[in-house]
Amino acid sequence: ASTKLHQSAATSESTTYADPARYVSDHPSNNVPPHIAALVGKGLHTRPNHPIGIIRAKIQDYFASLPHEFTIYDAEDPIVTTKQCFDDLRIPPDHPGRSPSDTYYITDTTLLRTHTSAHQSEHLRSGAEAFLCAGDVYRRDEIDASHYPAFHQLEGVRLFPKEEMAAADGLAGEAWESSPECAAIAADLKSTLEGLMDHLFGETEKRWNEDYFPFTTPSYELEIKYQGEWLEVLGCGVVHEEVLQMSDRGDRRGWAFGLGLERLAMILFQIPDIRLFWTDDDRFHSQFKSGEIVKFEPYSKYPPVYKDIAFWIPENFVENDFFEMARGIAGDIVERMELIDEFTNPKKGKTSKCYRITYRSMDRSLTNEEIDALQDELRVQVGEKLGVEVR
Ligand code: FA5
Ligand code: MG
Repeated sequence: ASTKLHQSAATSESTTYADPARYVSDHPSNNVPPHIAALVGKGLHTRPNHPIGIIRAKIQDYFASLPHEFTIYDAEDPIVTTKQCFDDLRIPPDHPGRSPSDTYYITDTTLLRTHTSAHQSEHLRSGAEAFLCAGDVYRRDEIDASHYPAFHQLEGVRLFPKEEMAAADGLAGEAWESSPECAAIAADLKSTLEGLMDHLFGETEKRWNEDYFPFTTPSYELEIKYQGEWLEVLGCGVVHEEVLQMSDRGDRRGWAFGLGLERLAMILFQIPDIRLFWTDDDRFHSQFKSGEIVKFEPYSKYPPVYKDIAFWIPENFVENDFFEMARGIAGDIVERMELIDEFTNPKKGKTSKCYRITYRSMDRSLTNEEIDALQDELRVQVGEKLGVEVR
């Protein structure tokens, strides 16, 4: 085929998704704060001059150079059902990833997708043989330089021609997993992704670890050395037979992967902080152009302001509620939140936690007074809404 990449019929127009009213409601299960709703629909992955868009294009180029066709999807609705995001992927009802402490729910049964794997089943069901699917995903998570509650993933799935898998016909479970056909799929998956990393980075230090996902087996993660530390960039594996069966493709076999575009872009452009992808600052955006891989020149790092907060926690304390509350009050100037001390008073039977919050703006100097005001507001809100006893 001359054009190996087919753009899906859906357009890249994500503006319809940029309506906060779609995400915030008074439904009792809704836990999407306004500062998260405001991020949806920005479509960073479809902007040609944004580092997330540039790296996505470079990844697509690589897949276009492979001998088989991948269909491209980039405009699915970020609101998905619990069936799409979890059930179709064998993620059990009690899995921690489904809990409202980790996931943004719109209603009981709809949510902001936590991974692009939420679209695997529908594309498999539609008859796709191989596809890529990119989009914004949302997770309530820790706060530091490489974690942000909204980020982008690119999913890839490839099924193998039936003839190549004929010898493994009818095999299931252990028998399938120890077959040469399963090993061949895993080997193709790894070499495809190693080829992608070489295409992106040239020679780079990488390592494979075994991993676990309910929807693939065997499963792996890939880490890349970045600034002296191993950074996890993707998860992948051989698609679980039950996932294929649930999509009416039980007679097929294949692989799938999901990678974090911010993590790869941070390595490629040497962008030190994941918050930068969301800035409106022209000193950031003027540095990037479609198709160009350049080292990001930090436009000065303003000094941090550190504040500690200590409190006695109630039994049902959810750390992510606390992290999100800080971001809700202070926004992206919250650079990092770390637990620095924890102890239990045996007499009271109570536990105290002390967190250090690093406040830093990427655009300007902060004054002590403004941070004190934010920290005071945080002390009030954690007491009122999280039921902690501030010390
Ligand atoms: C997944 O999300 C699986 N859906 C990936 C997958 C797809 C596995 C298909 C098998 C088959 P995981 O939670 O590990 O896996 O996230 C995948 C990648 O997203 C990570 O390797 C990392 O690069 C990125 N990522 C995860 N959490 C964050 C975060 N908070 N901020 C930025 N990037 C993140
Ligand atoms: Mg992982």
